Amino acid sequence: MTRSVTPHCQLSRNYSVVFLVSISLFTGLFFPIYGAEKKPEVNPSASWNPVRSDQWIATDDLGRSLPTYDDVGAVRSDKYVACFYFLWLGRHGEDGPYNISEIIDKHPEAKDDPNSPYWGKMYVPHHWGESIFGYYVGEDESVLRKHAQMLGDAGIDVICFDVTNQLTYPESYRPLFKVFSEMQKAGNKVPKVAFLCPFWTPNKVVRELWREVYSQNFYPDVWFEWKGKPLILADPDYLIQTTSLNSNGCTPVKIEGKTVLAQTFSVDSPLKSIQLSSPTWNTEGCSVNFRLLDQTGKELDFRQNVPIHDNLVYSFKFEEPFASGTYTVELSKAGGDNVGWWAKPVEGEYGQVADKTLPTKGVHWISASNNGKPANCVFLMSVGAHDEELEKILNFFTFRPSQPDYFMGQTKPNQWSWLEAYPQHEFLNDKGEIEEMCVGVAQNAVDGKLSVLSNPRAYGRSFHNGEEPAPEKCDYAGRNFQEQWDRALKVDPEIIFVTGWNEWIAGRFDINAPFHAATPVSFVDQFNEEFSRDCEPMKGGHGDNYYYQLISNIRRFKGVSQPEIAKPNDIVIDGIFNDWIEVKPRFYDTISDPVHRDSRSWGANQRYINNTGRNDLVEARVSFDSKYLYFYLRTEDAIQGDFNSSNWITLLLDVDEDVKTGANGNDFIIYANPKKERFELVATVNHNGQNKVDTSVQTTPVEYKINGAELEMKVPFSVLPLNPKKPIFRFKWADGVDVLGEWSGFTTDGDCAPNDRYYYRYVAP
Ligand SMILES: [Ca+2]
Ligand SMILES: [Ca+2]
Ligand SMILES: [Ca+2]
Repeated sequence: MTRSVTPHCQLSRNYSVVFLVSISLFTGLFFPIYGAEKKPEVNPSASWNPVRSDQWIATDDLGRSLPTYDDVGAVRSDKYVACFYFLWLGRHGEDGPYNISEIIDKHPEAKDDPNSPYWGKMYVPHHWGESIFGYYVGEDESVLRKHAQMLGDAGIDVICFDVTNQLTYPESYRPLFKVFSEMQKAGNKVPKVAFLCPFWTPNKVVRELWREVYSQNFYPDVWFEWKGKPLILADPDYLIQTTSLNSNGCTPVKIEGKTVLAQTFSVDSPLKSIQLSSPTWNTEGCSVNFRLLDQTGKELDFRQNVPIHDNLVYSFKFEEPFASGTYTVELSKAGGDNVGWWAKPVEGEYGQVADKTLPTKGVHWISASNNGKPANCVFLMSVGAHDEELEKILNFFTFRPSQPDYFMGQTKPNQWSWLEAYPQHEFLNDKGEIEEMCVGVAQNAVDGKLSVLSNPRAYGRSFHNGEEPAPEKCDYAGRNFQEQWDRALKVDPEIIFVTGWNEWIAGRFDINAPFHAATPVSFVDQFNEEFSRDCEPMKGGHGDNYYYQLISNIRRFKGVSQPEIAKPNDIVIDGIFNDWIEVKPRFYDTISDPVHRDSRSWGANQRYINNTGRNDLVEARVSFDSKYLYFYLRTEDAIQGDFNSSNWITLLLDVDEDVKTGANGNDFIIYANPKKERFELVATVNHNGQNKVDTSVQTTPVEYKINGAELEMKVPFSVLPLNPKKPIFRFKWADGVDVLGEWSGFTTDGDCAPNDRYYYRYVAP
């Protein structure tokens, strides 16, 4: 093997073999409190963001239109959406790219043949498909800018970075922080950021992020705050551990009858907490009594009937730390048939070798006993002794531990889920409120167990009603995603966590992959178009369907702003724009979003260069009188280009509000004709899959004026199938976009207002 496997099992997040999961005390506060519900005031005009993207309309390739204010009502400002986001593209080697969907389409036999020459080396990342932005790498600033815009338009409040693999990817997050901060400073609202840390061993990652991001005040304007502090998805109970509570090399000691197991130790610094782990031999309903004694045998702390789950770690925190010194922890059985304590055998004289048996900084193991008799073991525990940095970290963040399991549900207060099988559990905070739920596009689960997405029985994009349909019945309507959204919308938590946006890759394993129902060629977290869980639009295939499905559901969850009632004014096409001041509504577009791209691709096979960005479109207005429709456009800087410029400023009109008619749904375009050096209105059609100008409809020259960063033009009603008394239509401006090309050009090129597949909708008063 030429490439070493990193210790965290490269490119696979999920372990089927889970030794320890933290669980702490379930307090009475952990259960829901009903009543005392506070309803925020409803302001129908309040929007998610300054561009009011919640009012934009779009119909996707499957004919699904985004819900509007009439469908979902006003914005609920106390609802949030998080999205799982990946910094790892290009950070785990760049062989290939190997596109699994393409390999299997061309060579179906490769699916079962680990020796097929079409696969990359073992453990090397393979792509499930290709993004609309190509095989990009994490530092591609043009892609990061599009992500900021697209996720912001969608209503995502926070993107949570996957740093569960012990790496923090500074080469990716640094440019991302910079781009997101620039976008914000320009006047846009874009998602904030948080990190999702390793589930069981967050220490390295949390301290690294503390040292390199948070304590350095690195772009604090992009940090997401939750409950008043920056959010970090990490388990504080694991941060305070002084010893790894891995039960490898340990023996379970059963607590029989009224037996008491005891461990005596001394600690060099103040004692703040104890964590320990108990096996229950898969028995439910077990509980223990926990007692902490000082050197004289005086009881310092007693917890009765603490519920225990098999092999999970539980943590006892002391309100006031006890001074450095010698202490004893006693454990006895409170309820259930089987409960024990993991013990590490001490081979030899206790005082000599116990510290070496379970080396723990600042802690000395003095003796252990089983029902009063000396025991030649160290009972597995960790002694919470804090250092200064840890104190700062614990005070700085709002912690939300992640539940890695897809089926178990919540095992401690304040825990969040990131991906679960349907029906997803509710996750409560320590006030007993339903705080969080997750929604996933697909799940690497088989037979109710964590598995690999390469197994054809895994829960793919089409999974629903407890079943993955036969391949011929799979479609890209997002049935799995929708089933999960419907459940989350019904429960209506405070925040919904969506998995995910842009994972794209998975390492290759074989039948020996340590997962249930591994396949001869195994990919764990991503596989192909059906068995993958990204919402970022793909090249070909299902395109941007999942992006609009995401937006549609976020609108149902968060509500949208009410469109302002239109107000026309008398307009003269004279290059003086004060006649537009009273016109309503004002339609906005993202500032600083024209495409300027120059980045290496994955594997540096090519450079992605795109200089189609030219004018930054920022605002549009519409007015009308009995004879004319008037259009106004404002750009961020003085309008650049002329009639000979490629794909100069174009106005797109969808007058019948039917995406199936016209070119890309646009029945007419007003474009810059370089031959005649004028703007012209032409009809467009899609004929046999080709977008083109409909030459059977007469061309109409359009009167216009440009002055500085503003443009106005008028079109006679006589050439448009609109009601001049009450025109209602969809429209959009574009610059640097081949509007008769593929729909994807509206996302990858130039600037359009509004962005991507979206339209503004004008409704005359
Ligand atoms: Ca004017
Ligand atoms: Ca713009
Ligand atoms: Ca735009």
